[in-house]
Amino acid sequence: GQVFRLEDYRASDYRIPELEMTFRLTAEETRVTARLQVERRADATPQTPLLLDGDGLVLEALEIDGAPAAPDAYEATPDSLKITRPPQRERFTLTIVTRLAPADNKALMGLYLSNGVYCTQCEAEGFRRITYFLDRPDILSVYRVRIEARREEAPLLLSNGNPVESGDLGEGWHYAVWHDPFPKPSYLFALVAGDLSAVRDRFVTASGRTVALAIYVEHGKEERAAYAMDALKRAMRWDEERFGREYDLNVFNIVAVSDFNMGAMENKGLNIFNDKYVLADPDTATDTDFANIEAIIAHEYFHNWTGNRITCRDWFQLCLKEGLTVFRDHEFSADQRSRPVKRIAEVRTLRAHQFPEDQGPLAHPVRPRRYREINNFYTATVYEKGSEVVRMIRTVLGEDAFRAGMDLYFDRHDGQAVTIEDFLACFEEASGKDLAQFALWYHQAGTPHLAVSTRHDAESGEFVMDIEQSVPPTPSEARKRLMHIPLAFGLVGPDGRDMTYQSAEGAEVEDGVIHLRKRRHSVRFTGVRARPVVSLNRGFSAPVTLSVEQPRSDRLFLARHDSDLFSRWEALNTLFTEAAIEAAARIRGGKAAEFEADLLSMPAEIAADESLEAAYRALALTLPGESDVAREMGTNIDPDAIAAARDALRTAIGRQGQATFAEIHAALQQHGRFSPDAESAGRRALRNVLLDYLAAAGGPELAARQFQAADNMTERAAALAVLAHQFPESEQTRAALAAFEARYRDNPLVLDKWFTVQATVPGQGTVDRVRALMAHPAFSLTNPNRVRALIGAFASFNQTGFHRADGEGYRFVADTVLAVEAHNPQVAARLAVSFRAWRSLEPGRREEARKALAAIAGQKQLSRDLRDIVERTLA
Ligand code: HT7
Ligand code: ZN
Repeated sequence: GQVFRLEDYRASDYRIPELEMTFRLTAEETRVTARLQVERRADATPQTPLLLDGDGLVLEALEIDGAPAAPDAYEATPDSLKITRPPQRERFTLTIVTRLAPADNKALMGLYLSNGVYCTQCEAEGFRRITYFLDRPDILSVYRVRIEARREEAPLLLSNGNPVESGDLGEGWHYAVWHDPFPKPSYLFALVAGDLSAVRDRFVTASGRTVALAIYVEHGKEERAAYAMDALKRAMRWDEERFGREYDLNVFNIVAVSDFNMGAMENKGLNIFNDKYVLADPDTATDTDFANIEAIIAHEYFHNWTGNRITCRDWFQLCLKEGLTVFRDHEFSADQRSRPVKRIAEVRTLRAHQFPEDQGPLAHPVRPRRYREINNFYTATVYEKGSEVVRMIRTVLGEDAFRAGMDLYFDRHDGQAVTIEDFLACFEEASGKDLAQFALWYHQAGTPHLAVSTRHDAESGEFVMDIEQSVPPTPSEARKRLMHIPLAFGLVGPDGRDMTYQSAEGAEVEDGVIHLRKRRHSVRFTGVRARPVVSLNRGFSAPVTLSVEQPRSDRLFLARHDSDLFSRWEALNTLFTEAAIEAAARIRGGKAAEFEADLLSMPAEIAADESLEAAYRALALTLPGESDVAREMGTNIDPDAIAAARDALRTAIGRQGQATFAEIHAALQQHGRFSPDAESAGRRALRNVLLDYLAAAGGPELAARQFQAADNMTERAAALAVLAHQFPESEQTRAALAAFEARYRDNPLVLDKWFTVQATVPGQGTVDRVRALMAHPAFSLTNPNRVRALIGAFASFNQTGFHRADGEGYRFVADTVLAVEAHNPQVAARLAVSFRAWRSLEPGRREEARKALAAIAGQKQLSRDLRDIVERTLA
C-alpha cells in the first residue's frame, strides 16, 4: 500500500475559502450538493489540475462556474475527482452533487445512521466519504450548511457554527441553515439530524457573552445528561481561568450517539459523543464513568482552541492537537479532583497502553514520519506520551514561561494550520531556552531507560548519583540520539524529610530537577551529612523506565515516608511488582509463592492511615495488574504463572490485613444520597479494593452482600467483578450475574459492564463463554461499544483467557477481527492491536499467536487499516 511521508508535504496549489453544502437526507439515498469557492494560489501554474479526494463516492453532477462540466474537463472515480482542465481564472466555483446511502454505512465514517439519527464522523479522512474535497487539515474553509429532512424523521437539524435560518418546505419536509464563521478543516465538519431531546443551559463568558448550551440525547435519557452539562460548564470556566481561552460561538451543542468508533469528536460547535461518555446516573454509571465523562467533555471542549482555532498542518502533526489537549484535560481533572491521585492514574494508563506500544512492533515517534493509514495513529503514543512531552516542556520552562509560550502560540497561530516546530518555537521565544535536544521527544520512538547508582561518603558529606541513559532500538530506528530528560528528585533524610545540600555539580540541577543531556552524568551533591534515600522521577517528571540500585529497605522507607505522593505510591508499586515477579518464577519452577512479612503488613497500615485521602489509599492498595507484571518481566512470559503469583499475593495480603480491612470496609459504607464528587468516589474506591482482598481471604459472602445492598453502580459493579473473577463457579456469582442482567436488560451501556465482567473471568473456559455471549440478544458486531466490551475486554484484559496455551484465545480473536473487518475496518484494526506483545510470550504461545496473526495477514481482501496493523505487528 501507499506510504505517506512527512518529508513529502507540499502546500496545495488550490485553496477553498468558502463552501456551501446542501444535504437532502433520506436513509437510503441522501443527496449532497457542495458548492466550492476555489482559489488557485498565486504561485501555482494555471494549468495545474485540481485533484480532489473521494472515498467510495457516486458523482451525480458536476458544474464549473455554474455550467455543466464538459466530459473531458474532469475524471471521476469513487476515490477521486480530477479537474483536468480547471478554468484559467484565479477563482472559480465547483458544484459537486454526490449520492450517499447512510443506512448502509457500518464503517461509521462519513455520514451514517446511529439508532435512526443521521450523524457524521469526518476525522481523519471521513469528509471524502461525503463529497469530493481537498480533504486535508491545511485547507481551511468557511462553511454554510443547509439540511433538508422529513420533519417527522428528523425534527432536529444541526451543523457547525451558529443557526441562521430554518423553515418549512411542505410535504412534511423542513430545513435549517447553519453558518460557521471560523474557517475550519473538513475533518471538523459535522451534521446531526434526528429525533432527540435537548438538555439546555447557558454559559456567560468572561467577557459577558451568553452561550446557549445543549446536550442532545435519546428521549427519556435527559436526566442522565446532567453531569455532562455540569462538567461542560466547569471546563468552559477553567479554560478561561487557566489558559485565558474564551468560547467563540453563540451556541455549543453536544450530541450523544450510540454507534461511534471512538470516544468523542470535537467538531466545531457541535461535538459528537459516544453516549458512553455522556450518560450517567448513580444507578447506571460507576465513579470511573463519571470521571471519564468529565475528562472527555473537557477534552473535546478544550479542542476548540487546541485543534480547531489552531489546527494541524498535516496528519503527522496529530500530537499538536491531541497531546496538548490531553495535557489540558489532565490538568483540568487534577484541579477538579486530587492532583496526586490523578497523576498516579495517568501514569498507570501510560504504562498500561503507551509503554507496550513503545516497546513493541508498533512503536512510533510522538510525531510519526510515515504512515499507511492515519486511523492507526490515534495511539497512546500520540495522545498520552504527547501529553507527557507537553508536561515536560512545562517542567523545563517553569509555570510562567510555559504560560507565556502558550499565550504566544494562541496569538501567533490563531486561524492557522501549523506544525510541532511552530509550537516549540513559541516556547523557545517565550523562555529564551534552546529546545533543540528536547525536540527529540517528538521525533524519536522508544522509552528511554535510566540506570542509577548512588554513593555516599559521610565524612566528606558527598553524595554522588551516577546516571546513565539509553534509548532502546525501535522498528526502523536502530540508533538513537541522547535525550534531554528532566528528572525530578529528592534526597530523603532519616527523619523522612527532604534534605538540603550545598552544591550540585555534574548536571544542571534546578528546582529539584536534574537535567540529563548526556549519556552519563555523575551528579555530585555536597553538604549531605547523613545517608539520604534517593527518590527519583518524582511526580513522574519524565516518561522513562528506571532501575535504581537501592536496597529493598530503602524502597520500604520511601513507601512509608516519601513526601512526594506519586513516588511514595511508586515505591510500593515497585515492591509489589518485584514480589509478584519473584513468586511467578517460583511457581514456574514448581514451588509455592512466598512473600516478605514487611510487605504483607504494609497494606493494612496504609488502609488505616487517615492522613492519606481515601482515593490515594485505594490506589496504593491496588496491586499491579497481570499485564503490568508481564511488562516488567519483559520476555518469556507465562501468563498463567503471573496470574497465580498475583492471586497468591492478594490472598496473603488479604489474610494479613483481614481484621483491619473488614473494619474499614464496614465503616466506609455510605449513608445518604449518592454524590459523584472525588472524595465520595475515593471512599467507594477504597471500599472496593478492600472487598477484593477480603473476598480473597474469606470467600464470596461479603461480595454477595455488597452486591445486594449496593445503591450505586460503583459498588454493585465492583462486587459483581469480585464474585465473577474470584468465584466464577459459585452460586452467588450465578445469582448476581442473573440479577444484573435482568435489571439492566434494556440498557445496553450497562449491559456492556456485564459483558466485560464475564469476558474477563480468568482461565481456560472464558473463550467459550465469550463465544456464547456473542449470541446474546443485546450483543451486536456492528456496535463498537459492544465489540469493545466483550471481545476487546477479553483480548486486552484477560491475560489467562486470551493467552490460552493451546492458542484458542488467539484464534477466536483473529476470527472476530475478520468478522468485524467486513463492515468496520477501524474497529477491527484496533482489536488486532491486542496481539502486539506476541514476541514477549514463552515459545509455545508465541508460535500460536504468530499463526493467528499470519491467518489474518493471509487473507486476500484486507482493509488498509487492518493490513497495516497486522503487517507491522508481524514484521
Ligand atoms: N479527535 C478525535 C478523534 C476521533 C477519531 C479519529 C478517527 C476515527 C474516529 C474518530 N472519532 C474521534 C477525538 C479526540 O481525540 O478528541
Ligand atoms: Zn482529542
